[in-house]
Amino acid sequence: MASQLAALNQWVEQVARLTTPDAIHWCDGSDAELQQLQRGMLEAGILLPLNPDTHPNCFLHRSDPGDVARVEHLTFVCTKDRDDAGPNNHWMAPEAAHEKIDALFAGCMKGRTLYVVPYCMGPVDSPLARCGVEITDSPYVVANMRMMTRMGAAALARIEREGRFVKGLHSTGELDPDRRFIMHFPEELTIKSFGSGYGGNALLGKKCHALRIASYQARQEGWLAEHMLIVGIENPEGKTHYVAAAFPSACGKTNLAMLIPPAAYREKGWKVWTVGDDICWMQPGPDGRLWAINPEAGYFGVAPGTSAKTNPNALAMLDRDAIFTNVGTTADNQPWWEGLDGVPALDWQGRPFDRANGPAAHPNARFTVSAKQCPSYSPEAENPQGVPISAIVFGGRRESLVPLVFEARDWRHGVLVGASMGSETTAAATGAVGVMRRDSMAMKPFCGYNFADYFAHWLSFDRADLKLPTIFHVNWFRKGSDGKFLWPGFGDNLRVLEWMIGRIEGRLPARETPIGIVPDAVDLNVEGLAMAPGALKTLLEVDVEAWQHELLSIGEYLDGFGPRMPAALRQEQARVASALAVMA
Ligand code: SAT
Ligand code: MN
Repeated sequence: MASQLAALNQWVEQVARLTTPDAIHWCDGSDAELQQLQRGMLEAGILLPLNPDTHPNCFLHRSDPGDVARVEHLTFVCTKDRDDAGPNNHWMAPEAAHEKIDALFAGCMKGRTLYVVPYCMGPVDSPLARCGVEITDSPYVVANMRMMTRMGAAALARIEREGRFVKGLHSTGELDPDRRFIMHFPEELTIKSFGSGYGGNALLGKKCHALRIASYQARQEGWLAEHMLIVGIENPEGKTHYVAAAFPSACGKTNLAMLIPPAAYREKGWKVWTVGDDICWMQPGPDGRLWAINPEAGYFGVAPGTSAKTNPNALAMLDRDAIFTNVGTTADNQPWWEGLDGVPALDWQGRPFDRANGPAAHPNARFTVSAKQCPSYSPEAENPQGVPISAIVFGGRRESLVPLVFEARDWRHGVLVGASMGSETTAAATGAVGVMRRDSMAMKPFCGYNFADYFAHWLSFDRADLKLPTIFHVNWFRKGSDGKFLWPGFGDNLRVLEWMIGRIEGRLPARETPIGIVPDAVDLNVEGLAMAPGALKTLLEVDVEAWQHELLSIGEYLDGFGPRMPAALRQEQARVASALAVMA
């Protein structure tokens, strides 16, 4: 018997009968286990060594060229009632879904090892943490899960104590895109993923558990599972405000989470602490504030564009003990991607680099690394109680219309702002890049239930006994008529966060507009910034006519959710629309 928990043993046996592996390995998370896995993967060519002098214990993985991103069209939420999955999800009836995917799993681990991967999302001693077990036939997945979660013996001990865990079954299958499904059964706390080895499809603790299944559980239990980074901003007086921020995939969450203050701020004593870069679980504490943990233990970040200018902290943590997926390499076998100095020798497919074949690194190339290696990693990230959240920030990639920053007038307005979020699509999912789509709370691909119910759940936090965070919206991606970004972004985003903190602490005046509270130009510190003339004015302006169109489009979007849409949200949209009409 491999575990003290009969339900776990039975499930493993049942899966083994279906998938017929040659061997079963229960992962303990030890260093010896990892080294053995790495040796096996090097022998099999699943991992390639990188330059041990510049990048000790770092490896390159080249995935199948047809398996490089999440596949939203093959991702399903399988609830008994179709309306519970909602129009924001692809749906299949649970019975039909099990039948379809179990047929693919039949015999699929023949000749392979079945790994049982117990993991905990969040500090193992945290009441906010939740556990799961992933069964996989991919040693690459095991090695990634070891960095991305608290994996192994301690997690298993908690699972045995609690008797409750999310079941995740994964096989890379033959990596055939026509035999690929990512299926979620929230009512059974079960995930089944077949035919992909890519991060978000295969590391089941991440999007599948910590967002899709957890969002469903969070609604039942009165908490929030969100696609948000968590960052601590320490001011010169030594007070730290924790900010949770939602942006769609590949819109700079990792960079914001690891921001390095501009020199003038550093000199004054500003510090930035990284708690998490992708996922945030939060719930009301006894003091009525929202307390948050990062359920992950590592970063699965976008490599291209990560540079000494955009994210020096990330570069500093990537020179040892990291896995690089689909990056290029230099002549001396260092990992390379667009944005770094030097030149690539081989591209992400291992071909000699040729511009005609496209970039050296795949645009969605990733690094996996333990959070502890980040120089700005917050000691509070290990606090079992979590950190108190002062502000929630929503943001998207919008070339026009949306100001650099605005504040929601209250929680209900903030929920509308989050629900209306729009962003131009990125390479993190397959499909066209640069198309504007609504991505409510950056959860469109990740909410495990009907968005209308999700909005109602958000609204339900508007209670007298809670001291809720202030909600803001930012847009770092506004462009001028010359097509260039108007805002420098990266470290200078701290200037915007400083304004938010001034507002939270009640030190800065409110300039009310129909869309929310926008800074007066004098209240935003742009000292020392080389900005195009008129840029700041454009960044802070509210174009009433264009916003009227936006509100119409938001209204249509909300109507698309049908009768389950909470009336309060529609009323809020109407309130903003009439405030705009008065000004037009
Ligand atoms: O889905 S992943 O976790 O692989 C990355 C992302 O899209 O945020
Ligand atoms: Mn993400």
